[in-house]
Amino acid sequence: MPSKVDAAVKRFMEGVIQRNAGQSEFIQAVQEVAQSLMPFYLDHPDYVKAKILERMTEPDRIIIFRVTWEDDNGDVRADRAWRVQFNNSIGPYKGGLRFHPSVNLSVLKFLGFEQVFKNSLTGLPMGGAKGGANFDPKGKSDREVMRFCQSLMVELHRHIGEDTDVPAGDIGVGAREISYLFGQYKRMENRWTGMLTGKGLSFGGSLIRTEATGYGTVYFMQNMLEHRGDSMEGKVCTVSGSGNVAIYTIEKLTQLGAKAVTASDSGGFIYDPDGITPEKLEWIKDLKEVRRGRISEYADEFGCEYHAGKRPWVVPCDIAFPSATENEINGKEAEELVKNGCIGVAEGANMPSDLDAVKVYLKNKIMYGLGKAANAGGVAVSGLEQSQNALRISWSRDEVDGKLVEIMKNIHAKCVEYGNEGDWVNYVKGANIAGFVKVADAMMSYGVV
Ligand code: NDP
Ligand code: 2IT
Repeated sequence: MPSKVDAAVKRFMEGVIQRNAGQSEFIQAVQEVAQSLMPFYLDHPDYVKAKILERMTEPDRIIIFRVTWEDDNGDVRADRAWRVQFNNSIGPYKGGLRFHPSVNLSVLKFLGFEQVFKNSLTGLPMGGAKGGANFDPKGKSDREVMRFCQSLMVELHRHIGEDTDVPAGDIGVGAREISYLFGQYKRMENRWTGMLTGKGLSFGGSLIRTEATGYGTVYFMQNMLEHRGDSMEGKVCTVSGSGNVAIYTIEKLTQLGAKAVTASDSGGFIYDPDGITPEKLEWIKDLKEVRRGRISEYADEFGCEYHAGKRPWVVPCDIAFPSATENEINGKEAEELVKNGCIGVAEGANMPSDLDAVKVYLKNKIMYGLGKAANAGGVAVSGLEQSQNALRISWSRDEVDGKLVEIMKNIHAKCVEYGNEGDWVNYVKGANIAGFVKVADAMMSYGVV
């Protein structure tokens, strides 16, 4: 006999699967939330009666549009773009834009859904959204990227604004893309407003926003360790990715006396047992942000191992920081991590662990900081960028970093409040319930809308 909770999850998920046929990433993200939230949800018949969970898993609206542009050869290109405005109950829609050939509606719905909970956890007034395009910036010239961004903004500008929806970066959307997007919006609207975050420092960007996701993820792990009477000092860490999140994760790890021994990209991973020092990290920043090269070049430069087509989870470590993309750790890899002595995982990426991997972490009671809690520092500092823009001021580096530290500490405390299970903390349960409550209460107040 299935328990009342299992039966309710099954019934609920049958509806979700039917309404979202084929959207595997979105279904996966909802499944994780439904499993951990259901006991709490059933204990609150007012939420059940108002169908809050059904309403929260249906986006407010989705905008889909064509982006036509001309490449350097004069050939016409047509890509597809989306903005998923998921839920604005607690503030204007907020969430990144992703440019990658794998982008589709399922991926953006999963990211938008997670963003609703994540933004709620930050304690700031931000709703959840996500957007992007199946455009691949790899191998494109700066002029091509500019033309694509300008064409995308011609449509997107109608749907966003500082009090409506505030996009930012994600995979494939960094400082260069945000600058082109912002320039085009400003030109079309004849208004300077904080309708995008992650802007350059000369035009309204916030100090620490570039570093915030990586730094915040490490702060979150530091909080989990301290809760157990441990620290980052001396920990050997594996990191995946070599983009924005991975780079600043590695930077903060080194500052706190830990050692990052891997980095990767879609081609494979490097293993540097001596650790990625600040000097080597500067080299990676130049490689990825200026030369736009491949991580395999690191192995040639510094004489370490490169494993083509492989992921770094086979390398023994104390703590793992998946910082590349979704579903990059499966159940088998999670088993391998635990077997090799890994005591914690902090997700800089969104949903990098699949449902089997999550099961392995929970079964072994390792410290598992899921993405919507651990990587919330990025969007939190985006929220602080919005505040600075609205106030027409800029805070110092230390001021913003101090606020980030405080926000990550508060998120950790909320996870402990809702996820404490006696001898350990179930951060999945904690983050999902804490993120849910604020949004659900706002929705309840609005009545049937
Ligand atoms: P970047 O584009 O800066 O870097 C992405 C990195 O991940 C690159 O090294 C890239 O390798 C690798 N990668 C991307 N897709 C794949 C794939 N399918 N398989 C293997 N490797 C892949 O993105 P970010 O660092 O900004 O984002 C990384 C993750 O962090 C994403 O999950 C994102 O959603 C999440 N995140 C980002 C935030 C931010 O503020 N930027 C905030 C919170 C979460 P390659 O160059 O070869 O493609
Ligand atoms: O996944 C994320 O939280 C982001 N890509 C950052 C979103 C934001 O609005 O800063």
